[in-house]
Amino acid sequence: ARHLTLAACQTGPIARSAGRREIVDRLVHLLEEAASQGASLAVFPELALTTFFPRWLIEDEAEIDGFYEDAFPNAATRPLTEAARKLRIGFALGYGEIAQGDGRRRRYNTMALVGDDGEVLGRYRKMHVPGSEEPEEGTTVHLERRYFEPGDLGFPVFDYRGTRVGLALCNDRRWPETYRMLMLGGAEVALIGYNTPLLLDEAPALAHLRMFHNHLPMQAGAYQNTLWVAGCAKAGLEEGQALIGGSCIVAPTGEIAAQAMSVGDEVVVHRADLDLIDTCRRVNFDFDRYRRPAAYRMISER
Ligand code: CDT
Repeated sequence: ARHLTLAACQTGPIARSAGRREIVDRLVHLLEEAASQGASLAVFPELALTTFFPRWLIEDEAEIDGFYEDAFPNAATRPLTEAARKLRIGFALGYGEIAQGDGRRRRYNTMALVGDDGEVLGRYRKMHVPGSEEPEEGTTVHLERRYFEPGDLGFPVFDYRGTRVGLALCNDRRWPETYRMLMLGGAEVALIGYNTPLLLDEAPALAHLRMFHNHLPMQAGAYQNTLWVAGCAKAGLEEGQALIGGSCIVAPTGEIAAQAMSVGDEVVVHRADLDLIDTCRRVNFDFDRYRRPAAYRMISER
């Protein structure tokens, strides 16, 4: 049987004033904990190196740049890739990326996948960028569209020790197309980082559904695409805003195999049976045999 032990390295809140060194130390500690529990692949949250800064309107460009990396790894983050190499554990990490593209500077909400040799296997740039460019009346300030361009790398799938691994970030997890693209690209495991506010001004009465709407699409995405999904939250009361936790590892059956109990730093581990993917395909989802792509064209055209 093929197995891959997955870890979701949930973090509690990260203060605006926290420095990279301090945060990286915290993440290295979580990676050590994941490795000590036998994990060989870990996922960290979206924007794991900083506070979730899109909750603020920031106008000073230099201040905004302070939330991004212009290289990964760099001096401040190299302890993480070094730890991966020493502990023989791969990881996916969300961070703000500054890149050059078509002759100008661009900012992306990015996740890198690092191998167990500490080398970067590849990157994903968030496709579904939620929120707005300016604060909008009656809605929670969520300015990701001010700070990030939509991703331009598609939905890449990487080989990690013989397992096909795809990446996604936060709002991506709510869209069925994300999982479909990953599955069609051959993914067996999807690693997802998120920062999700508990309370939204646009729907204050629906607060009780936030955790349900966190798990529902990850469970459906896993089930309908016969994937293992590891979802990792930045959780807890961060700069006065409550972020939901609920980090989890979801089986291709759609069942939650393991889940965080806290809204702080916590490692969730599960030994994922990759053969379950084939079993689930045999039960209902022999994609090549039963899918009708020619009948779905509207999905890509509209
Ligand atoms: N980070 C992120 O994508 N969060 C969104 C909240 C959007 S609220 C405008 C999410 O889907 O959880």
